[in-house]
Amino acid sequence: MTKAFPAIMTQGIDEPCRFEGEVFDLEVVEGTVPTELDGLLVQAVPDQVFPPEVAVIHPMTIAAGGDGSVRAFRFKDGHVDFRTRYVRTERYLLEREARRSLFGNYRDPFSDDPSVAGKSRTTANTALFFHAGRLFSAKEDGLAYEIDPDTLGTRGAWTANGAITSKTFTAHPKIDPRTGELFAFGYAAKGETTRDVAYYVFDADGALAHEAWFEAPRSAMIHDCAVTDNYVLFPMMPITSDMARLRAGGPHFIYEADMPQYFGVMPRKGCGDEIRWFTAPPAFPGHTVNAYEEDGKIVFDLLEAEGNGFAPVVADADGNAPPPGSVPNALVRWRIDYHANSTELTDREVLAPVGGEGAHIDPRRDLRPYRHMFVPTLDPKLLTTDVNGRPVPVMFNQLSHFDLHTGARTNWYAGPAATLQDPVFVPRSVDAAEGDGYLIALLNRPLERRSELVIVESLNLAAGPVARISLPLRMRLGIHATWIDGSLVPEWF
Ligand code: V55
Ligand code: FE
Repeated sequence: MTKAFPAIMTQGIDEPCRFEGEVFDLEVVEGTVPTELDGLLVQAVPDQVFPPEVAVIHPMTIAAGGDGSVRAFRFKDGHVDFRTRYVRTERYLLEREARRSLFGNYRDPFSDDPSVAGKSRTTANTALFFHAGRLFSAKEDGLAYEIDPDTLGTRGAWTANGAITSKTFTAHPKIDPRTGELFAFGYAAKGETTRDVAYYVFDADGALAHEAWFEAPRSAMIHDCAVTDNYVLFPMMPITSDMARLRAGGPHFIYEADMPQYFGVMPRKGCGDEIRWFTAPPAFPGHTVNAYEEDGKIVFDLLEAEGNGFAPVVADADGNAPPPGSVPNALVRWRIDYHANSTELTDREVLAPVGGEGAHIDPRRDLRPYRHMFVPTLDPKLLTTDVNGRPVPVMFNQLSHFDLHTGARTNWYAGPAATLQDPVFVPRSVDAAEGDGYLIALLNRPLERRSELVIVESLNLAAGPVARISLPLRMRLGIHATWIDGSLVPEWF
């Protein structure tokens, strides 16, 4: 018998779903699903299977620690079918066998049941990527797991035939769309809190083509990366880990406001000693947006927060963190000369204030100059309260389009107490203009305890959804969503 989850996990912004299953041919309650949408929308969801048994549940455990569940929507001929299934990680299988939680707090092996010492703790809960015909779900604290794009069954941890010896693998590898290569890395590659980074390039067939190891200047989160035609970039976040603190019962990460920004840069096929760590004044580099080369320099665009970008779930050394939605961020463009004498970066341009996270661009513009960016954002003026007068916690209440040529910003506001999950961008056709297509996102209506899928035209957000697809279930807030073209994945039925 599974006991009730504690209130701290059910009375905040969300609660566990724990559901696996399928809905054949979802109900389209408004508009029509464009027939050119042929593909698979997949999303990684942390969804704790069993209530934690640790004495003190860390906020990161609730927000990011849960067992990885893959949800998928197969779009074909104006129909949408739905499946959701847990990733059968080593951890999930052990806990399922025991019918209880055996693993404790977020990236804290000291909080585990002794019976699972040395077992893989990863939940594969952060993002999916598709490469060389294979689908993977990953969390940066362990190896990626291969997922069957039809059944969502788990095929096992991915080592590229033993080539991946890092203990960890990023949830945000990058693909060069022109060569088909996959660029990936793992930080804490020799174990939790180590400064070791493993860097891997896989060829278009998924075989390991290049490997390099180096040490990062700090033991800190490297969540995302970027590539250009000639370089790879590793932005380091100012949230640091420490084995002594972890062993003493402290959190895995703390925010260090005074830490400079570090950007590791190396040639795409470089050796470990070719990494250069460039620094910039303190700020919080979030997800990368794009990178390319121009006039011999790297142009690196990313979202950058003015303070603790992981607040409130990661706190500083004193346990303090600002409230959700209170840390502004912006699209920032760095220009980096890999060969510069100085490693202090100065060429910084703020392209637009954003107030959201998880930017998407047209993938055909990856590694090239681009014009359009799409981001789920929060307008704090448009929040509301429930019937008891309590504020309804919302993550993002609009989808925003930034035209970087004209500077124009367009928003589609999803309504009071509605919260958007990570959207995907789908080009209208292979030869459509940049950015012309659709954004598809889950929209949660917490007051009604249900969710829907919305489809909007990416360059006409103000017109609102062209289709609303009703789900008979509440979809717990997931992390990253990805679109895979229908030519690359099986039809489901
Ligand atoms: C993030 C999410 C994670 C994680 C580290 O969204 C960073 C950022 C869902 O897990 O482990
Ligand atoms: Fe991420």
